Amino acid sequence: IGATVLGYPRIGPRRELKRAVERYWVGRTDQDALLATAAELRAAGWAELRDAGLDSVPSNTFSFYDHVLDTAFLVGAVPARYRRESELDSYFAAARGTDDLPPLELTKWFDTNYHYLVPEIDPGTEFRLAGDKPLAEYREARALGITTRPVVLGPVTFLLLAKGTNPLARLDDLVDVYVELLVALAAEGAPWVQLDEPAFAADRSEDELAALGRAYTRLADLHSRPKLLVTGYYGSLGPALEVLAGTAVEAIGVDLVAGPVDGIASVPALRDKTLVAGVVDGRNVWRTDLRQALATAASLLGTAEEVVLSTSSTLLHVPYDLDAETALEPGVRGRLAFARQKVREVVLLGQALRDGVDGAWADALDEPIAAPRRDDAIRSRLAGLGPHHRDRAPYAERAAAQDARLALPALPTTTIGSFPQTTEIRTARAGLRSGGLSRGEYDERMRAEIGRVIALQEDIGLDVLVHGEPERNDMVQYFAEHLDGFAVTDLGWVQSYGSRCVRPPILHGDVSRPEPITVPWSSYAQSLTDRPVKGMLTGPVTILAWSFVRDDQPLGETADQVALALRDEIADLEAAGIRVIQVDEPALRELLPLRAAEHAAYLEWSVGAFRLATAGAATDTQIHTHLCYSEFGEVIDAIDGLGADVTTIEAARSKMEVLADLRSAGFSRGVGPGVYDIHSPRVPATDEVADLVAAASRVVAGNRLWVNPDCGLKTRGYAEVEPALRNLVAATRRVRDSLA
Ligand code: THG
Ligand code: ZN
Repeated sequence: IGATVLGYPRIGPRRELKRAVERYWVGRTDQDALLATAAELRAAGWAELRDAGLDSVPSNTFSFYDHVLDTAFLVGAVPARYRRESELDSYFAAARGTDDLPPLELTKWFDTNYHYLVPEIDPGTEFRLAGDKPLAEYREARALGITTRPVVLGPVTFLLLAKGTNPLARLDDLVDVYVELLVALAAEGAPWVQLDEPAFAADRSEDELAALGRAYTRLADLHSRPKLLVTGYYGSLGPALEVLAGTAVEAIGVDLVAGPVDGIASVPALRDKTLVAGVVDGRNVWRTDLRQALATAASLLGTAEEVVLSTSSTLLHVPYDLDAETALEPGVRGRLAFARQKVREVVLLGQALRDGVDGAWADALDEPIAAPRRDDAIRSRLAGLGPHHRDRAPYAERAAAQDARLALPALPTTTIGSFPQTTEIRTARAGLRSGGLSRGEYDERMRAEIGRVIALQEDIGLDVLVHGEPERNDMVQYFAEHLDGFAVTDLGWVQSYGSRCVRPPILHGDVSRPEPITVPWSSYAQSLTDRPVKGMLTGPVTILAWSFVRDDQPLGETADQVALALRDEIADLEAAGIRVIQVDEPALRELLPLRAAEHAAYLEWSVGAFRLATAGAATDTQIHTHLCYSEFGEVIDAIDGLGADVTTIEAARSKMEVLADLRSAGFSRGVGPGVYDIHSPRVPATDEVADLVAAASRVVAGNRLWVNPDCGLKTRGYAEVEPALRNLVAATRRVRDSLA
């Protein structure tokens, strides 16, 4: 019996890796310096895990950008167009693109806020053991006196995440490469290897389950190999558990936080295996109820030959170290555990399971965890809600009232909300934080910026304006900072993709709004122009998706609390004369459960929360929403269910396919398919935009079709934004004329 964790953060406790790769990308350091920083970070991480008392320390959890891309390089599955002289340069070319090549497609990793690069696999892909990263890291750790357990993405999940013509058909070829890898790791003396198969926490077909069985039968039947730990996390393995148990792998890792413990004892084939029991939540930041976790692990003692204590998933999705936070209120801090603290919990549980709970352990196990702060006013308000709180007047009535009040031209033009975050804006924010700039001076600079953004939009000729959001750092963090029931961290960075990180707020108690949040900014912007200025809010589902959320009550209840705060904000915006209000839900798709059986319940509460937030709006207030990050297919009915008057959607990259989907789902309200891709610095030509608008106008009635970029502009510069928006307006006018 022992203790381990399935993976660890890699960006560095102070984001050292982020800074090192970004310096390398702009040519401010050379490859040697980058490699040296990476080696230091790895060494510190292994030493920390060993010193904390883990019985098995994972390696190969480091990555310069993304572990899926690492796997593609390991097995030789890299499109030829990215090949460069140096391997690292090929790697970054595939990750980030080059002057003339777009990067590999980036997409969401399961139901997390992490994003991976999608491997391209086709019948011509020649798999081979092309790299040695797991071997090199194993050797590197061993040279430091630390025996590690290399972690590699499993072959079946790798293919299931890939795109191309039937990648899974290439499984046998790919398994050949894993055979070679295991043989090489055995020759190095690696006692264990961990292969991750998180794709099996989602629904899988019989063929896919059979593929899993075939792959691990083959790998496990090798006679010279390390012992194999196969994990499936982010949920229950479901039928895949029996499939894996039927092979000769030595250990299986199960997620006992996101998945149930019952069912595991009924798999007899586990009896001669090691069960790695994921009882410490790897994805959330709450301290573990150690007594309960110990009881769960103990209940499995008869099921397997050995039970190892572990995290439910990799710790990649939580920040490094609670001790680095200095400003958290004690009542909240006492309930939290970040990656370092979770390692300690796992070690403690492992010792308690092995040695029994004597006096010393008992104290640690029984250290109380405080309850979340309750707000009875919010609770009674929620209890008093009826169905009418989630319903507005029929759309036809709303549309007529809004058309009359707004008097917009056909094909109205707008933007998604944010304008470029300039150096001046960032400097002012840093000044406010450091105390160099007073609140009054800061507000004055933000108002000046809003004035510039409004004047520019009027000059360009946009119809519905935005204030540009200079006062916001991140669309979720900003609201968390202004709502009660949330805490924010100073150093709680979590990798989102590549070198990009977010600091998810911690939603720790009942949520309420102490005072209006966006009203002063929006009403100031509206005072500068006669055109409608859109109020800009982040929706309840996205606020939950990008925060660490309390786990002591159903998500739907928490979402409704956030929704009520937003509902009050909307009422205040309306009272201040705002006629159009956008409530963004880019993460609606992200929280969709991995198993279809859970979809309906999710869509019920998520759509319900959005409707609760927005349904208090007057009939003549136009509610917009914005969705991005692709793959809307599975939530298209939910998008309709949101009931927004206008839905703007990221569609430039999916070539407007989403429009046809919306139409077949019966969507009849306003829609704004993004007409150009803001993720690239390229300025779209007027002709190109006009073609897209004309194409869209054949699918959507002219008075319901909006013209806008596909996402917010905050990551772009004015050098691209201004000409792009001028072309957008020119293109729209041309199509308007041709329709008239
Ligand atoms: N906010 C949050 N989560 C997100 C997004 C977001 N998840 C999905 C998507 N957008 C991810 N995209 C990004 C894009 C940019 C950055 C992070 C995630 C980014 N981060 C800065 C960095 O790492 O340098 C830090 C930003 C900061 O100072 O807060 O640029 O928009 N929550
Ligand atoms: Zn977007």
